[in-house]
Amino acid sequence: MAAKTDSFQHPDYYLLDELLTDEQKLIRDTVRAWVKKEVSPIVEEACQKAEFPKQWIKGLAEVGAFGPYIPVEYGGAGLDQISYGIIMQELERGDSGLRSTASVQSSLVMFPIYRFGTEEQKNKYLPKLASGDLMGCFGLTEPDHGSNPSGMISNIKDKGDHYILNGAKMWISNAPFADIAIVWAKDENSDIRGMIVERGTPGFTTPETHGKWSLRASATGELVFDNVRVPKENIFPTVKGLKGPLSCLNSARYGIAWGAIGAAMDCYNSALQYSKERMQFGKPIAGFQLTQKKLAEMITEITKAQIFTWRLGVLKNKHKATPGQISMAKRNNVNMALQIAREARQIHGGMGITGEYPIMRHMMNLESVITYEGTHDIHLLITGMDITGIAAFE
Ligand code: TGC
Ligand code: FAD
Repeated sequence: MAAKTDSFQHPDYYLLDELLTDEQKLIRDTVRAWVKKEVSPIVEEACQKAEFPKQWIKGLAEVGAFGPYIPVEYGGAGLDQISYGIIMQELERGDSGLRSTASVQSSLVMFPIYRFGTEEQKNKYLPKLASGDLMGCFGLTEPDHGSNPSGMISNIKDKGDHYILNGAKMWISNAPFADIAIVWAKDENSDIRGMIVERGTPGFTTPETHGKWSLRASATGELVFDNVRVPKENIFPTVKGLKGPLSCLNSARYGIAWGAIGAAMDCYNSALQYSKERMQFGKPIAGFQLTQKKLAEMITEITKAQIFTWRLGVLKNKHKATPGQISMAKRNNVNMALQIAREARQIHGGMGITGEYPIMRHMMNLESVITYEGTHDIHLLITGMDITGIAAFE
């Protein structure tokens, strides 16, 4: 398969670059350059083969995509939340699976260790996770408990100096190659507890999930625990209850809100370029009103999402972003990107279904993104609860 040239140009209709600091723009340009050089040429082939290119791990670490907002003393980049968002945007512009790998490592593995871990856990794991020498995954979802994780049946039993963990997690990004797993399971009081489980621990296996039509460049698997011995020093000592994993999801969902803009921008950019080059009935298809309607609506929705999400980043930097606001942005932006991918596919005609263009790949990826980290409808119910004060989940 021939390597591709990536001619992406950033749509910035409202001159939002003026809202970014020089450092944020430098980060954006650095990550974009790496994606153009190392990701775009091989991502189509990786997806066709359903393989995660392992060489991306070092590159992700080098551009600061692992733990961007984790303090420097623990190996992170010590950046602000808008920088984190921009990194996720640029990675997902390349591929949602690439962004998934970095989201999980940063928000679902490094963040809980940083927020809930002991000093020993932070020193042992965070620097190696930041450098990509260790990779992690996050196990919350179970075969019978997806949207409703509080019903989980994975459990730990206290055996003195260690716990015995039993249960299974499903749909876990990075599981097939992760060195450690952040696992959420109930203790004997039915409190949800978080812990670090290392690969190689007897009874712990990570079978890979095959046959996905979406996120094919991201490795997904199960976590199976059969009487796994977890030393007590691997437990997060203080956090109990669903607020532990949900706090991590706040960070990951925030990153996804930015990431989805990246996928949308890539689809729009490709559709705009293609429509100006593709001739039908003696003129470029960009000259037809129906094509212009599609393109004009795409750039309008992208621009709204860019402003909305930048504002969310400002609130996040001030520690004022609420879970409800984050849900609204994740839901809106992923749906926006999916609609744009579908319209962009139409503009590309038959070519839109091929790997010559990134559209179909983004569209299929976004079908996972609209489901994981809370489905489209669960986020609507979170907003509904936030504005009415009444939970409608059950
Ligand atoms: P509920 O009774 O509402 O809350 C339980 C406790 O949690 C607190 N809480 C939160 N804390 C922090 N952040 C949030 N966003 C929080 N939302 C709730 C809440 O205050 C309460 O605390 P306390 O002290 O009273 O105990 O919980 P519920 O059981 O009714 O569930 C609510 C619901 C449905 C919104 C929640 O379960 C949910 O979000 N479900 C969706 C599940 C989900 O998103 N799973 C994601 C799995 S990870 C994943 O998909 C990774 S993909 C990664 C990739 O590849 O990029
Ligand atoms: P279900 O919960 O069974 O939902 C099915 C449908 O029912 C949805 O449309 C949902 O909106 C609807 N529904 C459910 N409850 C309600 C309700 N109360 N009201 C209205 N409608 C409702 N999980 C992890 O823990 N770690 C990971 O790394 C991870 N990575 C993933 C990677 C991929 C590629 C995918 C596809 C999933 C991943 N997940 C991961 C799991 C993901 O978070 C779940 O798929 C998601 O939370 C939905 O759970 P479910 O698939 O069991 O769907």
